[in-house]
Amino acid sequence: MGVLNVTPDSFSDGGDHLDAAVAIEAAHRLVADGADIIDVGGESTRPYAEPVPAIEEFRRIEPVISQLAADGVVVSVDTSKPEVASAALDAGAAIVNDVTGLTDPDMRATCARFQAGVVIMHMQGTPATMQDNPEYGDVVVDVGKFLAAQSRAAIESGIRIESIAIDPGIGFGKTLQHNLDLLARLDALTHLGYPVLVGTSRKGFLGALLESVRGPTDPKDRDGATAATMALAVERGASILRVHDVRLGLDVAVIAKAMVRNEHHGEEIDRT
Ligand code: HH2
Repeated sequence: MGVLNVTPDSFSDGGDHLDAAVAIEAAHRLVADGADIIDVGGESTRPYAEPVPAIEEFRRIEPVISQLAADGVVVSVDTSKPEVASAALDAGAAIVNDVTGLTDPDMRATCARFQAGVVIMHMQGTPATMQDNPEYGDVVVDVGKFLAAQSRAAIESGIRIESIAIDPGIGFGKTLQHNLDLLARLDALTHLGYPVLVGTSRKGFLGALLESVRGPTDPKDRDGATAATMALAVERGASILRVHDVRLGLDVAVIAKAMVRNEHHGEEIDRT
């Protein structure tokens, strides 16, 4: 899943794709690099981000989603507002990626009405407050219970079981240790039976881990760090990687999967 934020303030690509034509071109580059899904967002969810009104959020993403859908690209819309999800699905999006985990019944009804794919993500609090003092009993157990309950609620609302993916929400109301716990025990979430999406790309916890060897890092300089998390996430059962650098993500996925399965589908000759 390639990340495409049409926002002025996203933490990594904010301001890069405000012009629709530029955004569409960037999305096609992500597809050429190997993305199966383009995740289009019109509102930043980074810590302390200000909420955006629905009308502005949709104004940003509508031309991009319409064109990409017309071009045959599978689009997910990164939104937690049912009215934005509904308009985006109307415009041709196939998947709703909701960082609030379909907690709003209107969102579940909208996704069911369109028979959309859904990503159910866990977040503690809201982007404005989530990093203030996140607390859990056992973070993996608590997140797992939430994802199981929201998946059941989704199915009861009419969303198809095979349309559901779940996501621990790395960085969303989690300390560095919470993020590490979730990644270390990701297999506990894959055992819930849904495909697991992992979004570590360029996030702040990677910057925190790199700090002692590199000092402060720009998000765009965290792709090697991202690759390390993705390889181990694949080993622990992740099915979908949400990533800014899709070329890197695909390489990681192919190699990590071959190593996990201990088999390959290419030529037998090693040309190195
Ligand atoms: N992370 C971000 C946004 N949406 N959706 C899912 N399912 N999982 C994630 O981990 C996730 C997400 C944050 O990253 P980004 O879109 O790059 O930044 P911003 O929220 O600042 O736009």
